[in-house]
Amino acid sequence: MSETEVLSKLETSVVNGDIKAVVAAANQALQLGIDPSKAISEGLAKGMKVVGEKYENSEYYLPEVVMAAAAMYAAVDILKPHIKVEPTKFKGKIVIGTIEGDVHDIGKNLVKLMYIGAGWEVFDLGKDVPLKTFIDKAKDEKANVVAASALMTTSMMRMKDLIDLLKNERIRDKVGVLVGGAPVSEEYAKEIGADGSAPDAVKAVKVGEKIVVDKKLENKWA
Ligand code: B1M
Repeated sequence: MSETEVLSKLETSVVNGDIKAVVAAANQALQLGIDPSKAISEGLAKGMKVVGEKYENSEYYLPEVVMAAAAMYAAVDILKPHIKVEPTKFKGKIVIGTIEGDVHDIGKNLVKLMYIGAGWEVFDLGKDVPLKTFIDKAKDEKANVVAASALMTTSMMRMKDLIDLLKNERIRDKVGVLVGGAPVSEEYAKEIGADGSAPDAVKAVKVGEKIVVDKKLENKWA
């Protein structure tokens, strides 16, 4: 089987919520030496995106979405221990969570995985995270980046409140702010004063690294 075929098998197995098939495909990916991060982003995440679209078109209902997510996580469990960390890259600290009022965490969990893969220290606050919890954890851990995910237009609005709170707590200059999730555009990120946004989990790491470099955030807490 070629790399393209395995990636496609990962994707379709997630779409079909087929745990047996996705586990087999994840093991094939490892046998073929496919980069586990690539298998996650170009196989599993793509499958979840299709599932989301099918849900929106009323082709899928909740049970199918739940099965798809279970399949995705089963493959992630196989791939995650094999994610390679590049030794040369900057490894920062990131505090990540799905923002207050929002329980969607599948995309956030993929972003988290990619940061782990890139060697960052990741503090995952979970979902429906109160704004103050982001602040407290960023202070405690002296984070380089605070990252918030939102999947709803309503919860997305809280991202501006998070940035205002960082300013009120006088730590806005110490941390980069990364925002993302399906409704979050680059324009919106700019409008609320975030440092960047990303459309997917792989780009989220690149944007986070760029924020740290551009804003010289490596040692702001020292
Ligand atoms: Co809900 N839901 N949901 N849902 N759900 C959406 C988001 C919705 C678009 C479906 C719809 O109605 N059309 C809609 C939001 C509409 C809107 O505001 N625009 C919606 C709604 C309304 C709701 C409820 C209110 C439904 C209800 O109860 N009436 C409710 C919300 C409750 C709440 O949060 N308070 C609800 C509940 C749920 C479930 C619990 C059933 C379940 C979530 C399970 C879970 O996450 N643990 C669920 C799901 C699964 C979806 C859909 C179908 C799929 C979302 C998903 O996981 N996608 C979704 C429809 C859709 O998205 N098309 C929908 C796959 C995932 C890999 O993609 O999350 O986009 P995504 O992540 C991507 C990128 O966006 C990016 O990288 C990821 C990977 O590449 N990314 C980031 C994500 N976060 C990032 C952060 C970054 C950077 C990139 O930096 C920090």
